[in-house]
Amino acid sequence: MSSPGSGKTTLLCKTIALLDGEPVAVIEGDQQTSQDAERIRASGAPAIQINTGKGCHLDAHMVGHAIEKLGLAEDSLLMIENVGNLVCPAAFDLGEAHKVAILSVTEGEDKPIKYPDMFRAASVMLLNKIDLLPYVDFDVDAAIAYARRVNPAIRVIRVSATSGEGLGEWLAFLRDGLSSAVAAKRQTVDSLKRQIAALEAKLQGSPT
Ligand SMILES: Nc1nc2c(ncn2[C@@H]2O[C@H](COP(=O)(O)OP(=O)(O)OP(=O)(O)O)[C@@H](O)[C@H]2O)c(=O)[nH]1
Ligand SMILES: [Mg+2]
Repeated sequence: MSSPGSGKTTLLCKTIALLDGEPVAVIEGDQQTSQDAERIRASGAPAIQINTGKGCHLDAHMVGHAIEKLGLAEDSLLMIENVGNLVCPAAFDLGEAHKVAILSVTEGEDKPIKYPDMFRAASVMLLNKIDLLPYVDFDVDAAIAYARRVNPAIRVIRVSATSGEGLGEWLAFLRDGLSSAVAAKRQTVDSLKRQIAALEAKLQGSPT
């Protein structure tokens, strides 16, 4: 989630390249055009474009249908780019494990306190376009302090989606999250299998 142009699609394309064949798919949300989904496919990952028309955000129903069309690989990472704005996407639960907000250094450090819901909903803030810091008037410490004022637990990762700086930490965050989710899923499946086996044993032991 982020303002238009802060680098969501660029970051996703770079992430896909760095994942180097690990299963990943993308759902793209924009009011119009399929340009972002085409950029993702050109980077080597399956992508579904959702056009929201006059709508300013994706919702879980749209995401559910897109997942059906994607036919996700087992234990795949699914990334969702919401419609570019700092207001509507904060309010909708898409079933995601994490909301990630991007703030780029060309937008001004005050955005976390002007649009607090976005930064409160996010577990991570990616401070993007840090390669441009020498050329813009942007106070990094103030931006981080503002983000922590609205969300003391927010994790901040400084990145440049174009130069690749900081993306190692971003990839580590993704990989850690994915392995915890896969481990939690395996535990649930194992527990359900044990319950089914116990019920089947009970059924076999009971008179017909
Ligand atoms: N210098 C610099 N430019 C970047 C960086 N990340 C993205 N850009 C540029 O910013 C512009 C917008 O990037 P996009 O990835 O299309 O932004 P977006 O957030 O997906 O935009 P919408 O989908 O329209 O909301 C492009 O010209 C990118 O090349 C970065 O880290 N540094
Ligand atoms: Mg985009």
